[in-house]
Amino acid sequence: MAEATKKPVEKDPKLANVRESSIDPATREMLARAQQLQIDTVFDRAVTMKPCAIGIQGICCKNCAMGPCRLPLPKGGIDGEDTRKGLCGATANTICARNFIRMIAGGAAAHSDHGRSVAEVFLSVARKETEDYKIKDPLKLIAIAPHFGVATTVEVDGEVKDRDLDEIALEVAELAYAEWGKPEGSIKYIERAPKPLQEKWKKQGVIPRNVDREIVEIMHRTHMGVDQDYKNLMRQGTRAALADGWGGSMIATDLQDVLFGTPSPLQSEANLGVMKEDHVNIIVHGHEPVLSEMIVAAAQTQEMLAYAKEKGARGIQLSGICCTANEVLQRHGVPPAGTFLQQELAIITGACDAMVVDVQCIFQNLANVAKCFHTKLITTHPIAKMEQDNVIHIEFDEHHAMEDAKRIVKMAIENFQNRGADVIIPPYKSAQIAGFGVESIRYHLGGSFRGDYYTLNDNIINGRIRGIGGVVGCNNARTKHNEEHIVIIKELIKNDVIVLTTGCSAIAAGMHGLMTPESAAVHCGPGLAEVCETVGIPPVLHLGSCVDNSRILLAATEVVKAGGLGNDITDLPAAGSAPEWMSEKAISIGQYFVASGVYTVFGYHMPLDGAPVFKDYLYKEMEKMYGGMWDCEPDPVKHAHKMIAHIDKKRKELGIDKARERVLMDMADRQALSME
Ligand code: NFS
Repeated sequence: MAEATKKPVEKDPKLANVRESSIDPATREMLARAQQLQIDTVFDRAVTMKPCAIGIQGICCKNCAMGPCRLPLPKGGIDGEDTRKGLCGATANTICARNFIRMIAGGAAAHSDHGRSVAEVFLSVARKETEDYKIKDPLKLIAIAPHFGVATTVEVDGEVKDRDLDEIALEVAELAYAEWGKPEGSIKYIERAPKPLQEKWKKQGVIPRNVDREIVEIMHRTHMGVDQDYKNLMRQGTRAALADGWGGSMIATDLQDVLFGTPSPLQSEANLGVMKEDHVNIIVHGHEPVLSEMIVAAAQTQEMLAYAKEKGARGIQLSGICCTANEVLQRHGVPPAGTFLQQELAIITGACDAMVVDVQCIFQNLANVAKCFHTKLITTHPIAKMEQDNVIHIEFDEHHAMEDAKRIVKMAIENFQNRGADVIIPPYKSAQIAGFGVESIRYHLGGSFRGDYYTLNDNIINGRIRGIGGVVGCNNARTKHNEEHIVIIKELIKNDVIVLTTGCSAIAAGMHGLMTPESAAVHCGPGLAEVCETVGIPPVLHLGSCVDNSRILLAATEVVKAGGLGNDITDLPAAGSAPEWMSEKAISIGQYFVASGVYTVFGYHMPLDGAPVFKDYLYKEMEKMYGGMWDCEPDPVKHAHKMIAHIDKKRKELGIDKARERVLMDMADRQALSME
């Protein structure tokens, strides 16, 4: 056991309460084991490290060296004029808005830089600089090309012919890549939004120009002594968030689909119990699928399987954590081993032969936990290294991707024989159907005969489906692991609200058995249960990783286009939720949903309480500009019911608040109609 993480229990009794830490038995079992072995995890650290009482209100400014200036809200609130100010005179609203949009910048940067990496690989493929990747979904390439202004047909001698795919790929690759830094114009995918929404964005002056510029401008505006108007700061925050949702993230999703395949429903499992004692266990963790795609391919080669057997294993079990898990789940059925808060626990099983990490949501403490076991912890990305000496860095490069992936898989296989005797894999996992997306919803709800969104709209209009809930986002060690995700989702589907989910929320739903068609009969209201049973889908649809929230935006746009439910996303009976959020990415996502017209409720505390005027601006004023607004409700049942109340309000506005069936008319009915 490594000295770095050893701590005698009697000296430090402040350990997390196992039962109160998670609703998941596998997590509880592994947390108890960690405590027994005196290895600290995030759950224990959340007990000893309390959040800063001022920072949590969003009003600590450390943007210059005269501070940090802290402007806590006086007990009992402000009586009269708010005279709080920092050394430069910055008000609580300015400080809070600066901090908030810096979170948007962080989140938009993370999503979009991920997108840029994918665009770079796609460019290499289009230029034929790599053999390891190929275009797996040419139909998706043809579908997205027009959005970049790339023609897919050509006229030769008066005859329209399909253009060469390689030519289309190269043009799309160059134009997509340019979206990060083009000198003129605006982000092209913005034009995929419903027209009334684009008009609102124009009116508010928030159409993003290019991805990088909007993020850089946030850093400029929030530098000491620049933008001092919370509304103007928030305008830029919105512009950067839109550059994320309708830009960097959406391009990432599309190009990943073109390169690695558009997901379609498939069967898998979820939770730590997917690891296998007699197999080499490799866990991929992070966000970018570029390397993990190769690891999936490498682990399936006969060469690697034979090598694993030679070393005494029965095979190779791949699994994932966080959004890398979602990427390989959606396209290959690789099971997720757990959510964000389970990353340390996967190593504590003693069965993890290699954990391969790329970028985002990776605990630095993984290295300390890995020291206590035989686990090889491998970093792979040039921008995400760890300082601890037990971490191996194998820098991944798309030009020799397969070679890198095989090296990593081999390293894991060779490590299998170094396992200790103390392997404990908690025997909990659930079956799930994952792999949904804009295309597969169209197919499943419309059928192969008339695949479209009309059927979904029909069922919303006739009231079988009350509305659509997007439940997304992280775990947060300040809340009980997975509880809020699951209580909210169950409450929504019980009330006939179909749930679209991504990120760790999707993994949680899978772990807790809500992603099987059979779960509809158990958990749903009668209307949603009937729809799920008829078309054979789960009531909770896994739409992928957090960059794939762009799929939710596009699915909502398809619902608008299919007709009968208003002209804009904000007209839909729909609401968004991030129950256990913790990441800056969640704030960027929240803002692009709000600015796209969606009522968005966060479960965990928002850093806004110290600036009530700015908070009101987000919670109330936003609605007048975009139709969507923020809210926060930590109680999961109330949280779900706030979403349902909003859905009902929209149903009323649409005039569909009373359940009605489509009437099949006979000739007499038609004649009666035409006589009126
Ligand atoms: Ni989203 Fe995915 Fe999970 Fe949160 Fe982290 S993995 S990008 S940020 S913790 S959902």
